[in-house]
Amino acid sequence: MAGNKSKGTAVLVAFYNVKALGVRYLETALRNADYDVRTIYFKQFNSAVPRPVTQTELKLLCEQIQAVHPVLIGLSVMSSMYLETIDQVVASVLKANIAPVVCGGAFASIKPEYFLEKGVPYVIRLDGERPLVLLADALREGRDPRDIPSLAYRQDGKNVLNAIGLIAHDLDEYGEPTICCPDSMLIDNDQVVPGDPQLKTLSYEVVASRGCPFTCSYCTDINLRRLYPKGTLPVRTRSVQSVMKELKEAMKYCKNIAFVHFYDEIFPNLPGWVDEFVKEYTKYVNLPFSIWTHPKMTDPEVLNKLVKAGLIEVIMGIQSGSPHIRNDVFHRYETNNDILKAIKTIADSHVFWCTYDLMLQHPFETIDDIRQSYELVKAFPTNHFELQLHGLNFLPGTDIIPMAINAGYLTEEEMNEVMYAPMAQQFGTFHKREASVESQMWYDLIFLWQFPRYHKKCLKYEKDVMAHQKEIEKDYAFAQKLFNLRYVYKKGMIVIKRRLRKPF
Ligand code: B12
Ligand code: SF4
Repeated sequence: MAGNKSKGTAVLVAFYNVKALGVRYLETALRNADYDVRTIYFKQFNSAVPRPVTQTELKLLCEQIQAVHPVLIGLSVMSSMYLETIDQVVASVLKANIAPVVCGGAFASIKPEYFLEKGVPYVIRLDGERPLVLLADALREGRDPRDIPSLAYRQDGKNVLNAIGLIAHDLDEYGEPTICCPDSMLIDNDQVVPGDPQLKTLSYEVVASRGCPFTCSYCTDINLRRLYPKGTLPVRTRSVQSVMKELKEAMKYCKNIAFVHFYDEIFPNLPGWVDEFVKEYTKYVNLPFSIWTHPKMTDPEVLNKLVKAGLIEVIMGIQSGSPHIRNDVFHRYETNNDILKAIKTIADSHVFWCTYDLMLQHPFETIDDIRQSYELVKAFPTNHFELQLHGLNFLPGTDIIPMAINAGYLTEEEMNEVMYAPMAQQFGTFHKREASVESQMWYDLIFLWQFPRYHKKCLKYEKDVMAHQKEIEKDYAFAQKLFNLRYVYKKGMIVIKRRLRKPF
């Protein structure tokens, strides 16, 4: 497998994410340091019906790793939501004793002890590009790796966490993620499918920046940010040239791309950057794209420019219409006014699709809080929007965890059971509604309000939701079908307009 110049092969494993940007950046770093890389995309993502790993898949994984006699095996653990699979993979690769194992990724950075205490010899926290290469070099040369910055390991029965280091303040120094991983495969459905599974994609995923300036208590971003050395910018933005280089490469290899998702926590709105982006993107890419934004970051001028360049969907978190929940619980300090203003700005940009997220029916929420979310949605200055209603997942290491325990909603033990529950249960919490009937009625009214045909009925129901339970439930069931149909319409329009080269 290794070429003439090669220092050996490193194996990287991504879980439930065939586009895994983090792993693709690591592949670039290892290749630049003269390693061959075998990347294994382990199982496809499906949040509706998450599928646990099978014994056959574990066996196939070990066989594929064994075949290249790697210098190391890197497991990318971005999320804690599928730890039941990770745990089995960790146990299998440790038992097979093929090569030293190192874990990294957002969850591994927050909870390195989770892996070290399971016998994984190394964890690398935060940016892995540079420390991983140093670890591979040390292991292949038989040197002691324990002085490598950002490395965590176990010594004398204790976890040792080296200080974070080797962070590139200029993200361009990391290069671009590998788009077509030459020696990669997908393991899923008890099969090995050789080749990079991303190549057939219709939508390409990219991040132009890393990090977020906000401090939401239910999100890991602020906890990751606190780990970075002093002086690291909360948001590091790539140059437009680097983003374009990646997208041009993506268009070369992924022939079916019809759409680009920018998965920056908040799409950059630096004035000079946006102008250059719009110019270059229109010239070289010219594909419809989506972005995530924030009520405090929507700028009319920026949005208008982006819409002209192909922006067709803006997704923004609102999370609650209750100022108490937003400020005191979620640590989101925008006001209802900020939110309504941002929604107006987005609507005025005439972007094809606007999606707003709300996080409802969690232990902190009272009936009055959810009713306030309904009132806020009613006050939206437009009828042109889609609502994504979610539950709250308690993510390990986030600021909301001690808040929920101190408030007495869950004991520490119960919280651990929830945070480390099996995959189906965790993804269930994200989508599921489990609350009092009255809360469910308000939830249904919020959902119904996104369809103007239900406005009159909602105004009637809101006077006494419990008296209208049957009607609300019936309308909600039908509105769910409308929601699904509208989703098909949205996707269809994107493809048709793209094919006909029509503006959005
Ligand atoms: C973009 C993003 C996504 C995209 C991913 C796009 C893609 N093509 O990869 C999408 C929208 C698909 C997504 C999905 C989900 N996400 Co997400 N996502 C993010 C976000 C905002 C940025 C991740 C990213 O791409 N960063 C840029 C890349 C370059 O960095 P990176 O992935 O961290 O990788 C670097 C290091 O971590 C490290 N590293 C990574 N792997 C490895 C492996 C080794 C061996 C080593 C040494 C180092 C290493 O080196 C990499 C290069 O520097 C993060 C927030 C964050 N700050 O991490 C949340 C985040 C990771 N997501 C999160 C969650 C919960 C999810 C979902 C479960 C959501 C859901 N309910 O469906 C799914 C799970 C998907 C999956 N299979 O893992 C949580 C995870 C927290 C947790 N405890 O679970 C985060 C932290 C946000 C949050 N709410 O707190 N996500
Ligand atoms: S704005 Fe989004 S990415 Fe940033 S901290 Fe809040 S939830 Fe996390």
